[in-house]
Amino acid sequence: MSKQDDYNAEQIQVLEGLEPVRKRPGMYIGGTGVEGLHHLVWEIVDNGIDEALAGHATRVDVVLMADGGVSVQDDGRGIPTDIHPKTGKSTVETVLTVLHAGGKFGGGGYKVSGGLHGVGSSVVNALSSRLLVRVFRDGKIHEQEYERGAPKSDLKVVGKTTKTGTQIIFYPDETIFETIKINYDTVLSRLRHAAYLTKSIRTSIEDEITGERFGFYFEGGIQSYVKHLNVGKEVVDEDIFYVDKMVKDVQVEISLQYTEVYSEIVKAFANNVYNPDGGTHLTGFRSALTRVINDYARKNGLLKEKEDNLSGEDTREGLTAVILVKLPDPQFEGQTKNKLGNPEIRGYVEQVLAENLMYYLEEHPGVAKKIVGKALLAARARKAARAARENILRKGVLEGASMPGKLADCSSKDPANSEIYLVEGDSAGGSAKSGRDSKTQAILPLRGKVLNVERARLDKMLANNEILSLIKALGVGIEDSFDVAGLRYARIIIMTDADVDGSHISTLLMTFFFRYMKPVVDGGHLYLAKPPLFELVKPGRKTSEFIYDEDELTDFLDKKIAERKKEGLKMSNEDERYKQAGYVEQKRYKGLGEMDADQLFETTMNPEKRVLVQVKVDDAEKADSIFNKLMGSEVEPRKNFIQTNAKFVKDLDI
Ligand code: 28F
Repeated sequence: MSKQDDYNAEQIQVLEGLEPVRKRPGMYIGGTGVEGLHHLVWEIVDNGIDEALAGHATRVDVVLMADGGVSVQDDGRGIPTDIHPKTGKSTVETVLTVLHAGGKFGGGGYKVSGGLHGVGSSVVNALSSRLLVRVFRDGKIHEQEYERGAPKSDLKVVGKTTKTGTQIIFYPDETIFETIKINYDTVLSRLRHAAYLTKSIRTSIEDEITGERFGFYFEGGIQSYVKHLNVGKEVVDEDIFYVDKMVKDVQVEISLQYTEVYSEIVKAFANNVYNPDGGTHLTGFRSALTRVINDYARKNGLLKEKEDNLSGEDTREGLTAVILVKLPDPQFEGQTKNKLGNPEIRGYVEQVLAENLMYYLEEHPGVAKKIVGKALLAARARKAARAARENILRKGVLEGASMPGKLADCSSKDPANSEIYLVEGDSAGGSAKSGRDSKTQAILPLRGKVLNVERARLDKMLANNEILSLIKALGVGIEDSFDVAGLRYARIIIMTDADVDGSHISTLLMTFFFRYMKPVVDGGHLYLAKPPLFELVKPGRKTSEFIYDEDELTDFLDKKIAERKKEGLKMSNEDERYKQAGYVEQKRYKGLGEMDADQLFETTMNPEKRVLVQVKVDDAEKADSIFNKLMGSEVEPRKNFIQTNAKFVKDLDI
């Protein structure tokens, strides 16, 4: 029996056809929006990755084709082409036209890639206006084409080859999906993760239209992933902990490294699918980590007999870790299916980490001492923060009825139609207070630079008046007393000058919200006000035009000049543009303070006219890395980040 044929066709359960898929696509791919569209890509890519995990493929290559097709190709064994005794069809056609025809791959392995839990490529076929499959196997190229899941002909040999593998080209059905535009960055990020989670696999993507292409290959697997997550952070030690063990039929891989930042990143995966809500693998990880660090600390006299145990949070301050478990029958919990539920996994992960981390700490006493040292500091800061918070609570500053003195609250008590402006500086704060609609708009002036929470622990934060006033005004508490349901405003609008200082203050505030009030951001409550950059004044006319960015100015003037040209205006050189457009003065706004209360309201606060930018975090991992680089303690990565991204800044005000 050659290696290529260690599967038997009986394993394919011949189930129903594909018509239910086209009737209710949402049942199979979650939805027909952007998410559902990209699930088509994940299902096919994951089948290629499964072939790699089974040890038969080394690469999975994706091409976003110029004609709108998506090509995915692996160099595995190639889907078997023999005729299935039950269906009389080739195995290729069976896999592509029968629901759940994927099933176990030969060689004792099991489907461990995420995908849609193995609904198979037949779902993709049903939801594609066209699909072409090419199998390179037994020295031949086999090909078959489908339309909306129906084969246009039988599988046929179209050529010779020395390669093996499977290629699938599919065209998402525009009658099913709201959009059929595949997002390059979304696929790029997934292929990066796939390469991190399957060490030594090569993945790549190419966009035929833009020519953009990128490849991934990480010998180090999740160790490389931890290294990537810690870029831009000061690490406690260069060495990265790694363990890869089988417990019964479950593979447990863990990698971790401590850094000098205060936040923690612990990402848990089951069968290559990221579980944002954690689950039993994360629970096992946390209990083993806390237990081992406390045991080590006591055994080595770093934690006195009478001192309390270090808490889980203390031991995870500054921790970056990736947990990957591969198991035959993952059970996911919660309405979003983002939490691993298999109970036995908790014990397996706990056992693997406890044994191997204790051994690691004993083998690396220097690192161990630093890790315990950090945890002890965190414990002391936690106690100080608790004392500070209790002290503050006693004073009723955080909770309770009294609002911070400088808050000009709105009269409406209904959060749904209340909003709060966080205004830089007292003068703008003054104008905002007098110009606002006091029924629905509250104003909180913030003096000068807000504390950089990226480099401060909670106890220092609670000592900062600006932060304290902000926490108090919003009504959601902080840390373990945080409850987004207490939010007193539907919209929190950061309003700062459109200059470097203003941008710095808004970035500091966004850092605070991202680190300590993420549900406020995720709930879409955080906005940036967009004050006008220019005012175009026409002599003798009371009204003027407010322009909000350079592009708008150009468009506005082009339109005006075109109108004037129609009136027979003759054109002269560029710098006459404003005169010819009929405006003699273009006023560049430097700061909010230059506008009087009415102008500030009309241009930046009036809900009918204002421009607001909603702050959203689509990729928390990316956001975490950007905040680290921009606000963290390491200068080098900040410099590189700014140099790399400066070209995207439109109106840099030096
Ligand atoms: C472009 C996406 O889909 N690759 C795949 C294989 C390999 C085998 C296979 C696939 C039906 C139920 C067995 C070959 N030889 N890339 C892919 N590569 N499916 S999908 O078998 C499917 C059969 O299980 C394969 C021996 N065993 C398995």
